[in-house]
Amino acid sequence: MNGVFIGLGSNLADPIEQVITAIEALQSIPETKLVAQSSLYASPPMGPQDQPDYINAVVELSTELSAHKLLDQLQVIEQQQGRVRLRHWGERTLDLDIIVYGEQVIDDERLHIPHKGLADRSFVLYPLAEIATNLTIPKFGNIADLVQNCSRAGLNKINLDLI
Ligand code: ROI
Repeated sequence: MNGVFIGLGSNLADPIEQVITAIEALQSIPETKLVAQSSLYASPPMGPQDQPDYINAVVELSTELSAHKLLDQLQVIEQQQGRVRLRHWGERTLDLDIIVYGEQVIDDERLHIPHKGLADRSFVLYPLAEIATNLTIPKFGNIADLVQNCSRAGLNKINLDLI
């Protein structure tokens, strides 16, 4: 099963480290392989502005797990990394979201796939475009058009060599 994309985000407790550690942890999920990973990006918060900037990235997985089983695994990793979420749309230690799961469209109490807020989120679209240039996303269309219609303002690729 190909074309599973996970968005990573953190703005607490050393966010760069959180994201790097999470990408490592994703590689230990059963029946799952890491196919590609984007650069890390710094982005201003969407939501309340009195919170730190985020670090974001997107990875592609290939997995035999269903979307719901994969979500279970992502939630384990969030918990392992001491996930705290202080308020709605507020700061968090680690967010792992299934952005796209192949051609599937899922809307239930646990999952909305493709991720509902996709089209407005530069911190998802630009890293996604970096690793999936020709992706077509169910309900949304192709990644190139999405990126064209979403401002990149404030989004900065991180050069890990400088850190
Ligand atoms: N803002 C940015 N920049 N990056 C995120 O990952 C992120 N995640 C969220 C909210 C609170 C919507 N804002 C964000 O969940």
